[in-house]
Amino acid sequence: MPKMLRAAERFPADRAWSQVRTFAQAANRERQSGSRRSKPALEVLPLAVLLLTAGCQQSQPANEAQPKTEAQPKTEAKRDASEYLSQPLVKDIYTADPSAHVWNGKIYVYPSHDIDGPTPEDDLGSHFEMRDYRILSMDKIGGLVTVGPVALDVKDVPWADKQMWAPDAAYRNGTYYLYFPAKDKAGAFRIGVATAKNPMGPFKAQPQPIKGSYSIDPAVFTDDDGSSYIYFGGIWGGQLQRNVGGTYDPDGSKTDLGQDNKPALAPRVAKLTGDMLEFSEAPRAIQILDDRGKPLQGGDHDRRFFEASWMHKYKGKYYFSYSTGDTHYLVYAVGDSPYGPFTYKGRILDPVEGWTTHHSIVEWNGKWWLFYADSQLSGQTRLRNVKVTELHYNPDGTIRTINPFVAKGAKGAAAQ
Ligand code: FUB
Repeated sequence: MPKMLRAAERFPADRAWSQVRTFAQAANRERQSGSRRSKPALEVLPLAVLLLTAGCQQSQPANEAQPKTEAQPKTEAKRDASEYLSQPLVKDIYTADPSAHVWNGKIYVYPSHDIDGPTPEDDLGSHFEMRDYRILSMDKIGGLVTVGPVALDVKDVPWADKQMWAPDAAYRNGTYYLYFPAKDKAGAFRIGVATAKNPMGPFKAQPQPIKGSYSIDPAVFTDDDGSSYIYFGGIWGGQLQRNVGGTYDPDGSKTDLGQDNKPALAPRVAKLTGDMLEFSEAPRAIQILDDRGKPLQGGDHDRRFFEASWMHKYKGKYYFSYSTGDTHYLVYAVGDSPYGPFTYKGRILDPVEGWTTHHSIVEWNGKWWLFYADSQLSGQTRLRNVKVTELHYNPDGTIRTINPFVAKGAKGAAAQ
């Protein structure tokens, strides 16, 4: 298991060091204050949101100039683009929470579509005011990215009111399924499902959310035997802590259970029905254990589950990965069953620029890829951009930790 280091200790000691240290210190301050707001060191520039016309747009490969569109990169970037390990996949719109899938040899990315709304930032993520989904596709990693038209709008989801957060998608028997969290009219997050015949949509939502669903960040994994499982949950603004009693408690805690020495709140998993539209069983809590077999504790902010579930299978083992939220890591745990238990193994990605990080892991063309997001273009947590970089395993099946920044002058930066 990788040695546990503070974020600042993992970064290279070069000219970028002072900037990175400022970033890491800001992250620590936030952690201490418990804030889910933008990194205090970041400038905040108001950005205009322009209405996009319907239809696909082709996005240039990352480093080329692009026409002015919804996403307006700020003029004074905090860091030079060469300091980032990889470049935004699209610059036309803001995107986050990328769930990638390979269908018919093409890569499809189902992201959140970030917008610059009016709501002030708070620790519940009220500033993530997304209203629709737009899907990305590409023939190869590093090639042109097509930005699809609106694939699902909140106004077309009868039960949903606002905040279309991190989605995922699945395919079965000629139908594509889009799973998405949104707040219902009572302010409770539920998970909806919508269907389409084309992976780019448009998707038609079911009239009601999935029965018995709650919280955020659905991720659907289909095992080799064809069974599909949905993983979900998120604490703080994701409301997992407000659903422990079986129904949504609007007066529940804003963060977690406040029990540092007890098992942390657990992500959930449920097998889906054959038609992919409902849970076939009551959601189960997923156990994430340390290397002694003990559940990770609520106070273990460097390792405990916060949000952003993802499941993938590698060499017969089940890899459950997630974000640690207020400590800003992407981490993973490994098990022998899609239900767990999973044993914590280490970090996949060190903190990116911006508060949130959320990912997916897919195999394409014989290599493994990590899709993730940061706030490179805007410098604002609420306006993110998705990226991809290669992921490497060690011979023992552990994952090599990725640093989202590169040392100035290092070769090979900004590969994607
Ligand atoms: O994008 C809104 C929320 O922020 C997602 O649902 C979380 O995973 C975090 O990325």
